[in-house]
Amino acid sequence: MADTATPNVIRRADYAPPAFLIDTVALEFDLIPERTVVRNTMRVRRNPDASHASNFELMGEQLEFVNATIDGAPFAQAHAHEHGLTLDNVPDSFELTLTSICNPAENTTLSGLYVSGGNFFTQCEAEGFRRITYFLDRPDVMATFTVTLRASKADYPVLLSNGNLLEEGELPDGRHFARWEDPFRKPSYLFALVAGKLVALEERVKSGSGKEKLLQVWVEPHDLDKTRHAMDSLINSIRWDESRFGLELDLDRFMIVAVSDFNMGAMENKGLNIFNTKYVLANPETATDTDFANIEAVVGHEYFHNWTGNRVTCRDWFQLSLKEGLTVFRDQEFSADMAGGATDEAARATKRIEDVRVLRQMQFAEDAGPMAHPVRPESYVEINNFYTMTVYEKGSEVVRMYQTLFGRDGFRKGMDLYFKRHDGQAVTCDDFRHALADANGRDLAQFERWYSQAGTPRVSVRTQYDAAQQRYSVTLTQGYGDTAPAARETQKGPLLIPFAIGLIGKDGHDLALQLEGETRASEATTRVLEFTQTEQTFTFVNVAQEPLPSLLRNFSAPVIVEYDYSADQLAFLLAHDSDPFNRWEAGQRLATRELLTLAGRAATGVPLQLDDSVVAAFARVLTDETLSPAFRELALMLPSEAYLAEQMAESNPAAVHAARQFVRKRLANALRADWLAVYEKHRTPGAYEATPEASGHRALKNLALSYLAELDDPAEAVRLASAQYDAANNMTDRSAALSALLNASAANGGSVEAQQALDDFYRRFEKEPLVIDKWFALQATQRGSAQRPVIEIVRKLMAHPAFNLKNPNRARSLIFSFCAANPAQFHAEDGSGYAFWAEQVIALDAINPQVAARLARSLELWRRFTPTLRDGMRAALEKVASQVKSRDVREIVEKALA
Ligand code: B3K
Ligand code: ZN
Repeated sequence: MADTATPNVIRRADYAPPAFLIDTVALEFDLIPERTVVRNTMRVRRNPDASHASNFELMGEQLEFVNATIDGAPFAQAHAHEHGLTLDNVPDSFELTLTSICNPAENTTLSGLYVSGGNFFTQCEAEGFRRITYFLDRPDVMATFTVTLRASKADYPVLLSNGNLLEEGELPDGRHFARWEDPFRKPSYLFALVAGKLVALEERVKSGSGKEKLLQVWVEPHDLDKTRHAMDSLINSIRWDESRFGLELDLDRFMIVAVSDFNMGAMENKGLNIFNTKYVLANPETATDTDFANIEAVVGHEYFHNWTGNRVTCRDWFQLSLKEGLTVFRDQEFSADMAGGATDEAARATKRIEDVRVLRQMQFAEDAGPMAHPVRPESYVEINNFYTMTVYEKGSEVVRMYQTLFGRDGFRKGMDLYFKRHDGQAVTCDDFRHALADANGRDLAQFERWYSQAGTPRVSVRTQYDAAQQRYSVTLTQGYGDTAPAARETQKGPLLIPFAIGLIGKDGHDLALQLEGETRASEATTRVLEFTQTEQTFTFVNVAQEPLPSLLRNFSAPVIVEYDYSADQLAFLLAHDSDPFNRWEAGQRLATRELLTLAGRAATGVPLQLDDSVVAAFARVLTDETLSPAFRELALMLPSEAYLAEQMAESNPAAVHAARQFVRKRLANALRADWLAVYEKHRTPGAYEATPEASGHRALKNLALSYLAELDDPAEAVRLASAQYDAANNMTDRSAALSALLNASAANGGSVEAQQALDDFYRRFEKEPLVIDKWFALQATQRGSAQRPVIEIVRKLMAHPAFNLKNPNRARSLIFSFCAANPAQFHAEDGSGYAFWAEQVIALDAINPQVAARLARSLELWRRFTPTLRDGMRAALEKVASQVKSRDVREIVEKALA
């Protein structure tokens, strides 16, 4: 489907300012689940910067129009239609009141106003506000809002909206009201309301300038004991934004509300963040260390949006990365600072490694398929499909590169200028880049290509040592290789790539760095090369011995580095590189190379074998007590099956699974005693602690357990896992034990111990939906066998009384886990996984198009698979294409098939 042939394609190039502006909005809600009446009074005027339009076009969806008045008088020339409301021949400036009705009880899309668990919630980004009332629902229309909520007091005792509470009181017939005012102008996508039976954990803190702030975390009453961590994360976020960026909370009150039916993670509505329960609720019994870390990150992310997103927002949705890339970067830095402060490079590196792993596994894959798009896309059919890894994660890398180029202080100067220029405005990615450039006295014209070119850049490296001259030259070449057609058409020229490099001597220490033309060596042993041409050579002088290069330290740019390291060199880097990220990277390169060779053999039925030197390299990490446990866990974890399959010329999930399992088993058996010793040594007896150190111990110990579960004779692992399961005082250990039990028994078609633990887990946590999500996910992602294919387990679980397709978390825990996180089982040769996928996409399409479209994406790389799988996937995609109704899913499957 070429863009030009497609109706309803929205293009960045077509941006035009709105014909009218809305300065103030007064909303009144009579909240009734099946029939909520909304009265919307707006001050409207013509936009002096736009061309004249006699009609006023407002967006609206799924609304029942009641009436319109202009300046208090009924207005007859109002025509409601499928996409909104047209008002003919309006004056230049007027007060408009529109009354309409919506049906939150029947709104399963979870966009607009909806009911979850008997309470009302909203989700407006990107285009949900038009499902609540008629409006100029676009981010460059900013207004101040007052909101009056009226509802039954018994059913909805709590009534919340953005900003500050002005007034509340009683009404006749058991109803009550609350009136809220948000003093800041905002686009409609940041509007929110919540009404229902909720309770709050409250805290009062003083902000940097000494003003008192009320912080609240609102949840259902039975969840109040799981709010402490979210509150602590919020307080830490407030402090961090003050100290790192000089940004203070601008409202008297800041609220977080948790809801169990939610399409994504959370939403940064002004002063009233609404969160998926998954990113709020935690105590040691119900949440893993990963959950705790994710909550901290998401609470931070939404809070940081208050400045990067809300105070300065996007002119149009093509600029989404302006707020998302920047805010992801900020939340990543926040988490790194929380873990390691500014100076503990090893602790910071663990966060960096985790983020890069996600980027490479998910964003690089996106960039290689039919959904490839630049950080600032050129067109879309459905904007909700563009809340992507590219906009968020690659966008964050793009922001990080400014900091890599200018340093923390230079980056801060750029941020300060950005706010000075644009506070209160709706702006573009170019405005951000210009602020960074101007604050640092730099021309960043070339850097714009990071926003406009899709595809993952490749940097190939050639090195040459001249012993006589003591010169070491590094030649870098950049390009995109053989990229997806969607990406190719955006690629116009070389990028400015900050390429961080170090040189390592024979003793494993960094060498001093002096580039040709410099008078002396710098103190720092890492240098950021500004690589701007297609090919460029950098020459280091006074290099007394032939070094080993440490390339792209700390992953200084989102690129693929090609350099022909030998296995011994990688083992050396793994043992010595002063850059912790690159130490990890060396291990990953070594493992990836081995695994891909083995997968190639497995695909052709050649027997597998693993070189002893690889086992030895891993053994050194496993037993190196000078390394932090968290780092060792990351270094010992093999690249994921999905990542490996993507690296193959022809993706073969079964071969990848066989290869990876072979290596895991080999490492398990060869290093059995070491795994056992590590398992014992890193136990964390006593009360649960959520510190990075304690969680590092648990991670390493549980990784050891998972390797032990691979032993040819898993009896010992089963004994340890059962004991750990029974004794666990926290969810990290309990779920890791359950997972080890499931995997240890997979080859034999399941075991009594595994089944007992599963049953116990369900009974124990029956009343904790987030834990039951884990119960579904663990089963959907477990290893299968010929006697016991996981699809059969999944199909059985679909009929479980606790399964509910309408709840996105539950749908994700079972269906997405199977389709996206269990490749070897999902890509079964018989096509059973694809048939299941098609059924579920079609079923979800009728309920919740946004969630359906996410699931639809799990087949987008179909062209890269082996022929049998390719045919099966194409058939499934065609089936879906012939049946789906939503614009969301249609865009995905049509792009996949094009
Ligand atoms: N801004 C929201 C995402 C909205 C997604 C709309 N489909 C959450 C976030 O990125 O913080
Ligand atoms: Zn965000």
